[in-house]
Amino acid sequence: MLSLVPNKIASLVSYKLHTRCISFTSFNNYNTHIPFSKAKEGNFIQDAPHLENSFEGDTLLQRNLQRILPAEAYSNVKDELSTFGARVATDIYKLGRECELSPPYLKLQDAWANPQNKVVTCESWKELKRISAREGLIALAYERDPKHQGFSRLIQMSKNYLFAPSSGLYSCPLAMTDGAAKTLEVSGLKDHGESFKNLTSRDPEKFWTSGQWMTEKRGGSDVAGGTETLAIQDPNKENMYKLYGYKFFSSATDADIALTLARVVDPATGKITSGTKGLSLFLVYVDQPSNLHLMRLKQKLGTKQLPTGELLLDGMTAELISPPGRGVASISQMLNITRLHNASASVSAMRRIISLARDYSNRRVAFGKLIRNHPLHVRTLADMELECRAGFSLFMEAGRLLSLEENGTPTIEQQQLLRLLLPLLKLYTGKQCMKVVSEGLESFGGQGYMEDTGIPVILRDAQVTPIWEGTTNILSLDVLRALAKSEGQVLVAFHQRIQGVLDSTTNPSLAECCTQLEKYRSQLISFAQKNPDQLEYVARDFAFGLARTLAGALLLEHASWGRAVDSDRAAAERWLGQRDLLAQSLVSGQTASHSSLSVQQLDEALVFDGYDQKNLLSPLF
Ligand code: UCC
Repeated sequence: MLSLVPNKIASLVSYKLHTRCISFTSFNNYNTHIPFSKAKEGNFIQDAPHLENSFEGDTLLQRNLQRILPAEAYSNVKDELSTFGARVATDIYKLGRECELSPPYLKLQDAWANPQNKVVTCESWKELKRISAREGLIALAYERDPKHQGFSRLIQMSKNYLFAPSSGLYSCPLAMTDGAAKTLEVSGLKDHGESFKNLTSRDPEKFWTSGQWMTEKRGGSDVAGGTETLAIQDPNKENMYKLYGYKFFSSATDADIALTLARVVDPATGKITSGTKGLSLFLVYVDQPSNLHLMRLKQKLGTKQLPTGELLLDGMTAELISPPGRGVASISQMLNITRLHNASASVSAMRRIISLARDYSNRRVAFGKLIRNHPLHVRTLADMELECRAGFSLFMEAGRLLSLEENGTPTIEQQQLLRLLLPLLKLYTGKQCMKVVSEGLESFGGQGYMEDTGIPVILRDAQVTPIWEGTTNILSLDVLRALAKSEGQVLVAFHQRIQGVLDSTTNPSLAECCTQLEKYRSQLISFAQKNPDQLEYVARDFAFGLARTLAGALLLEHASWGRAVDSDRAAAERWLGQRDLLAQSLVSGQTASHSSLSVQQLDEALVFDGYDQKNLLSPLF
């Protein structure tokens, strides 16, 4: 073995010489033929990457829909998706780009000091609202058209997934609109007032969007600890209240309605109940200029297209729409849908950057050949593709399970799996999309960093996906909440779903994948059984392990489908065979410390080494 090493080094050296030689020769030619009498810009113009029809270019989406949907349902929707995929690459993309370039602003008064108190959005933003209505981006899920044969939700999510990366973040108001419609539907309020009807309308004149006002100054993760908004009952109107409070992050403040949490003040005692039990859910109509003050729009790293604002609720009229004290449980219906849209944004951002990067690899020449002909470059893109496919498989599974739930036909086990999957999906895809999009920027070299290419915005917008709608740690804890509340049944559902895949994988060439999948499943479950007291500490590793293992099962299921192609099999084999899907903490119990200090004490030592209050000189501003 050792004797091979010098040869390897020798071949590396000759490779280096070879590449240097190419550069030197080309420089030399240039020098020889063109005199340096005058500076020149040169004739070379690099072709820009092109957007493709996002449905036609996404054969993975097509094959997944073909596999999951009944054949007739697929043939009923494929033309609609293809036509929409073309729009996403053309007129919708232009509108979305315009939203990035003409961000919203707050107009508090006119030139003559007349109060205005309104958010001004560009014409393209408004047009995207009309398109969303006409294309049924919300309606599709609630009409439950028989031609979808029970899979309206999966079809709606597929269409939103196509829309998201060109939508100029109009996907955000749509996420909240969808979440509000779902909450009203589940709460039996479909026919109550006009909200549900308008949120799910295809008529641009009637279509409403909803906001989700959860976060207050004390924070948006610990909602029970952070919500100070008070609700004072109107003695003359049942279920009607006045709200007083300050909402610190409200996305898309141009919405027509919003769902928000507040604490009801007991009219007899004037007291409130603290904690989760004191929170109730309210519906407000946003157009109340005397009682809703737009304090400011946020200055954000990305999502600049979105009017995210701070709102002062000063006696806003609101309707109680949950049982008193059931606000968190009720708004979690909304959260689960917005988390699904968050995953749609994450996975489709990965798909968009890969689509652009692969086209660019076919246009860009370096070291004498197209970069698609450099195996190292294609290998890097293949790694990105693999990560995208894993997230996408979880997204499709969530769409499938939610379709079954909304169709009224899920088993208890499928419901349990969906409860576990939604936080896993959101946390995993949010995190991975940052990694993949960042890698994607690199594949354009310096151009990936240049604002006027339209590429950096993908990264800036991607950074919000692990943060809003529950950060990675908060969602990891939500996985444990689901585990505890179901008394472990969500893990049973996880186990059984994987078993189903193992039982139906009969192709001998995928046998090794089955072995690996079984190993990961058993390591995860045995860790949870043997170390319940460590689960909180390793919640993130545990959630990532569950997400990756389930993604492995889904990739394998897809690979063993009769019409799978080479790339489907390669994805399953690489995911399950060439990666460590579980963190060491889960495999070899590295939460145990080998020193006299506990692992938590060692974490503290690592983090706070050198931290001293007396060195703190000035706050960030
Ligand atoms: O609002 C934001 C920005 C809006 C922009 C949205 C656009 C996104 C679109 C993207 C597309 C481009 S950001 C807000 C961010 N904040 C959050 O996401 C909240 C994060 N925190 C949590 O999720 C926490 O885990 C809480 C708030 C749910 C925990 O609160 P508590 O008080 O500890 O809650 P409990 O006691 O654990 O749960 C109360 C009830 C329980 O039911 P019961 O009472 O029947 O036992 C829970 O089982 O709520 C139930 N519950 C759930 N049920 C809690 N979470 C869920 C869930 N996810 N699914 C089902």
